[in-house]
Amino acid sequence: MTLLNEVLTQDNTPQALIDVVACIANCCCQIAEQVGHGALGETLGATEAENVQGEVQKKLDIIANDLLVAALVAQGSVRTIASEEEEHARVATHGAPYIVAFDPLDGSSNIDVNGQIGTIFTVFNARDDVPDHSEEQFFQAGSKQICAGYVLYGPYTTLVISTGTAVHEFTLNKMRGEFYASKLAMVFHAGMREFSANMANLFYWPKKFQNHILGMIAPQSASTRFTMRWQGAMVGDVHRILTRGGLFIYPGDSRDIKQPAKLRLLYEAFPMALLIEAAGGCAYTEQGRILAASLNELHQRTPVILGDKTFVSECFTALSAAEKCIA
Ligand code: AHM
Ligand code: MG
Repeated sequence: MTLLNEVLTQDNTPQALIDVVACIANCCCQIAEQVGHGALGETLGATEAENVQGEVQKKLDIIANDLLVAALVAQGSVRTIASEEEEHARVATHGAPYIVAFDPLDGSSNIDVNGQIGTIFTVFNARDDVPDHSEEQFFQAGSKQICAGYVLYGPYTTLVISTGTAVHEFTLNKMRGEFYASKLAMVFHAGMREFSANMANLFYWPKKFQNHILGMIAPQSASTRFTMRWQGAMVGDVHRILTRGGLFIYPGDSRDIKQPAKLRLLYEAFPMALLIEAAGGCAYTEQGRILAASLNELHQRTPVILGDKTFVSECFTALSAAEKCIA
């Protein structure tokens, strides 16, 4: 059985980056342990606080965030950190080579119901043309990510990671606190007619896109009709698609003109897009390829359509041809 650092070494990942990944993986072991206590631990329930997105913070959001921040500040190779739970970027180590952004606990609404949750992260090279403390450190194109991954805290704990070429899956041995390779060089399965979406938002999507999705589920032969699987946590939904194939959609909707999309570009869409594309799928916003997009606001939101190349491209056609609708 091959350990995480051995696989990354075989991929010619620089040692300093392997060390940063090991630091994140170690935090995720600790988060997995906290998650595993459930109602017998101190992790369930909400706090009185809201994050910068205006969302109520769960205790586990804060525990996971504090663990990652403290570890990455102490790690030494990380210059700047950004988190979904923190309004501003913060300096970890001046002059260090990398910057790291993360969603410490994705799928927070699943915490109290023993549903799927996870940690999503991305690593870029630090910029020398902007100050270390500046959020402009992260104003880079998605294609500049040098590493992306997530950890899914499900019935077992899974780490999926890519340093730009292959995508590998690891499973946590909880006794040893180590991740061991369980799928090397994952390849996207084309043609799986499963999709993942919050269908309760359907009537807020552009009309032509609504019609396209309804066409996918209209009564038809079992071989052409889509079925739906929705965990309500991007990390779980994307893991299913990366493992089995299919389509994930979280388009913008017409409810809030100023903030039409829910998912965050930096620490949700970028890393998932890198993983899906590296495995052979594709990932789009309504404007084009996610990895071609550049960040210009730390907590910027974006529509996301990712997975099977054929199904994504059909959605993209329906969306880009669609007039914006008001339900
Ligand atoms: P979070 O990072 O605060 O947990 O929010 C992101 C999550 C995604 O994992 C998921 O796809 C989406 O929110 C679900 O939101 P909703 O239930 O509002 O559709
Ligand atoms: Mg999230």
